[in-house]
Amino acid sequence: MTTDTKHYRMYIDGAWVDAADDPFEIVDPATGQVFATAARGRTEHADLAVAAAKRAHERGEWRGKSPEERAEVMSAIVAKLSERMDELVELHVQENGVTVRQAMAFHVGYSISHLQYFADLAHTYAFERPGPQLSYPTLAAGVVRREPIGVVAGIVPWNFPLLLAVWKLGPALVAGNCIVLKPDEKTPLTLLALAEAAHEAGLPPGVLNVVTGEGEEVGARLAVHPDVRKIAFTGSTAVGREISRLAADNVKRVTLELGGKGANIVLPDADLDTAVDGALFACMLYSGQACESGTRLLLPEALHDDFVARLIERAKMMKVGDPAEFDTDLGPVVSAEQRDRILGYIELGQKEGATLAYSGPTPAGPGFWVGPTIFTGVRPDMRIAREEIFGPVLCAIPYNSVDEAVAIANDSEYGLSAGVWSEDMEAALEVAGRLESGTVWINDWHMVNVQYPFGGYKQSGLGRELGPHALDEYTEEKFVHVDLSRRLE
Ligand code: TXE
Repeated sequence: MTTDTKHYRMYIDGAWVDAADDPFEIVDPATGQVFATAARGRTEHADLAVAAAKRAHERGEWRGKSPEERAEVMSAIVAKLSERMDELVELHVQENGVTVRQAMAFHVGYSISHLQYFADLAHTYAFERPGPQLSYPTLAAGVVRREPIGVVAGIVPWNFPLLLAVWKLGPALVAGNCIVLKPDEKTPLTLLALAEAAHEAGLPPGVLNVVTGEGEEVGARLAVHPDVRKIAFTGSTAVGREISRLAADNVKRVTLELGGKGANIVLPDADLDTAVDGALFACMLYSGQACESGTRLLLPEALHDDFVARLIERAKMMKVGDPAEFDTDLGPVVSAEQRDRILGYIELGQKEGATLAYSGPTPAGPGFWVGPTIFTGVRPDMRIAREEIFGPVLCAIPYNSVDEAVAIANDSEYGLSAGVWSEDMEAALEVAGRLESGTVWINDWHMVNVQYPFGGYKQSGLGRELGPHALDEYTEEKFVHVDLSRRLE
């Protein structure tokens, strides 16, 4: 840590708040060096933030605005974030080690455009719709309203901190809720920049709060807090389960976006050049640290050896190194802990009898590095084929028939993403229809589209983020009955 290391405070009730305890050290994964510190928020800060959000909700200045008025403030936040695009990219590169190209397009580019998408839903979402006029059992009219839930909490992980916060903040705000966000301990800085942008854009105090604290303490407090009426979480399946349990105490509304073990099925007629690059892209983007990564590559037995040879040839061309350089393909993984976890799985795969077909070089010196790694001879029952490794580790699994490929793909407790590569659209769509997965990409991967739902089957999650129906998850539906019978008396 240097003496000019910048310290960041939390944002509660429209003010910057520090904590008494030792701050979190924010580490650059490419160097292993501490470059900033952040307040170590505690239970009391979670409680202060929830109380501020509750007061703001009760004052009604945010929920009392029309959706269009709320959208104006949200667009002003988008404008502020856009002005700070370079800084946001730099913060992402520094705090989570993502490559600069990906940070620009995905982490920051999507965050800004997705927030604007949610603001724009103000104009199209049916916050109020008249129902049919009825004459039975009594003459009456009805209106169905979508109202804000109240205080919402969002807990986000380190891999896409700003984007995954926007996926919660966007629908929460446009629907008129007040929100408390908790970033991961390792990556709070972009959310604090978001709070700054919201403050400058004139979002009323208490409507957005950011508490930087540990998951087990601050996250768990938000999950159990009686005044938090809805919680949205992205992270590991184990913590998702725990949040569900805690949230049950006051019957909170819950959305969960959890882990994955994406099955990527290459059909025998696929265009091989495209599928080879696609398979690498599916698994290696951001060093495999994306929940939707395609980590199980299902190859027709007859194509297996040729496909793997091409895959290795292309993997060798990937540049692993400084994420701040524009031509880097693979940066470091986020922390020493994640690196050790991934290396543990690479060791385990070999013990389980899989062949380590390729293990790419990594830079010498400090930082948390794992090179692109390809396993062949992987059996579907091996742990490396079943558990989320969350690193640049691709498992190639041969199959003999399409039925077998579908069975292998579906033989998982996860069901977030899957892919099919084929030149025959009918065949690809037929396979897509049989996959137990919230998203299926045909001849592509990672194309998360804000206009379409995103979420998981089975233990990959609960509910959906993105798309217009994301707002259903942030609103209560109310039926208002208006009696008309006495008008006839
Ligand atoms: O996740 P955690 P970790 C998977 C991936 C990764 C593994 C572990 O496989 O290797 O999870 O990563 C907060 N109550 N994913 O340990 O712990 C925590 O502070 C409330 C997939 O980083 O789930 C952070 O803000 N909150 C994933 C957030 O939960 C708690 C992205 C996520 O941390 C808490 C990240 C608790 N008891 C990891 N414990 C994806 N779906 O993209 C922790 N937290």
